[in-house]
Amino acid sequence: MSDAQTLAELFALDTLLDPEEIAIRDTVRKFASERIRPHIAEWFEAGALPVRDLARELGGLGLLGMHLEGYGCAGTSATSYGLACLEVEAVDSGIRSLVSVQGSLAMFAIHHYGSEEQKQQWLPGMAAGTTIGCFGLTEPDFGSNPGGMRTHAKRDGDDWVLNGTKMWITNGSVADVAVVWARTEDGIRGFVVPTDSPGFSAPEITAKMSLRASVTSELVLEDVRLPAEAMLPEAKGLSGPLGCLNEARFGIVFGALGAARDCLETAIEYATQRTVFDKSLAAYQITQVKIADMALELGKGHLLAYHLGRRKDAGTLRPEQVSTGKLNNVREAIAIARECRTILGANGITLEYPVIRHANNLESVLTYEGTSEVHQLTIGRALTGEAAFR
Ligand code: TGC
Ligand code: FAD
Repeated sequence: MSDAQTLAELFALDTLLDPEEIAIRDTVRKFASERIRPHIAEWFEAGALPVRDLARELGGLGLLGMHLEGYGCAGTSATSYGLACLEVEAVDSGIRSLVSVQGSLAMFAIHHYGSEEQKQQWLPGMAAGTTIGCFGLTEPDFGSNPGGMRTHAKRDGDDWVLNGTKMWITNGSVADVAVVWARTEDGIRGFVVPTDSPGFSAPEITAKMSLRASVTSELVLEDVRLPAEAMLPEAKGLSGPLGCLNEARFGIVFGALGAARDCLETAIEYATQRTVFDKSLAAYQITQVKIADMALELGKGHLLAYHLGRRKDAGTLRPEQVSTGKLNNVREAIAIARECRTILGANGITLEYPVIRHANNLESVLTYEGTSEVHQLTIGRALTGEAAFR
């Protein structure tokens, strides 16, 4: 019996999924274990990811824009999409980021807010993974507060001219198309920007200690001229990009549990094989208390994720509920990763085991898609009726 089954059985988790969801989960788990896991430590150490090859494989499996309908997308349930994120992130948060940014951010923006022409032009290639997208919201001085953005788009005849800088953009340097949010006379609007547009550049951000198996970039827009049709017609104001964030945050609610599960499985296996003083590390009560407490949080996180998945599939999931899941599951995942690291002792700091890699990755996951503090304030606003962001 594997460790994952032990946890699943403890909470009878599979009884909460239907056969199709289990089949999708198992397919993604197999793919991630066989195709990505053997290389991931090397990619992380090198700080280099074969994004194009991976995107094609992920697209071939139907994981990109997985729960969107039409235009080459798989059209699965949101719960299935969450399970796929979990299995991908069990190998590495960086690969889940690729899936999130492509499907939940760039594709969702076009799918939800785009014109029919924009959807036809971009979505089939993005679903197949032959066209790579990125999502430019954050700026150097405006991360948690994107409403303050300085990037702007001005009308020049029928055209738009964009100027500004975006920061920390996943897949920026490898993208074929960027969804860029900019201030206009009419409020914040979204633009579909081909990355070969004159004036667009995307220098890569290096020397990261987290999400090393993921491309992170700056986007620089200097007089980027776009036709009128480049604007997303249905996104008006900050609710446009925030609507996309709900989608990606939902994937993280599940995804972070994958990283935590991988840490816990690794720690349990290590503890059973490691002898300290005169017996197995797993046979000490302190180790078992750690394992039991981590299993509880991991199981509770799954129950929360599955519940939110059902709410999303029913069309009733609210943004503050997504915040609840993101805050809890990422916070618990990083605590589990750190606790597992203690069980591995010095071995826990090497890339021979996945634990320190997950722990470092989860530092980014804690920050992106709304920091823990932003989600605490979102929950606080929902419960008190008082917005305390400012
Ligand atoms: P606020 O006044 O609250 O809202 C402005 C308008 O937006 C609406 N709204 C939402 N709509 C949909 N979903 C949500 N979650 C929404 N939250 C708010 C709101 O109703 C309002 O609409 P309207 O029609 O009245 O104009 O805005 P605020 O300026 O006070 O900001 C609120 C705050 C702080 C919660 C928001 O700015 C926020 O979420 N900040 C965090 C930014 C963030 O998460 N950035 C992530 C960038 S992308 C990324 O990190 C990708 S990582 C890669 C990966 O995913 O793997
Ligand atoms: P800040 O907003 O400066 O926050 C700094 C600290 O202040 C945090 O602890 C924060 O919680 C706290 N704080 C902020 N506001 C308040 C407040 N009102 N009250 C109390 N405390 C507060 N962005 C994109 O647009 N697209 C991407 O693809 C993308 N990918 C990313 C990939 C990686 C690896 C990383 C690390 C980031 C990525 N981001 C992306 C950016 C990410 O969304 C931002 O980093 C995040 O929103 C936080 O913004 P910031 O880093 O500017 O921190």
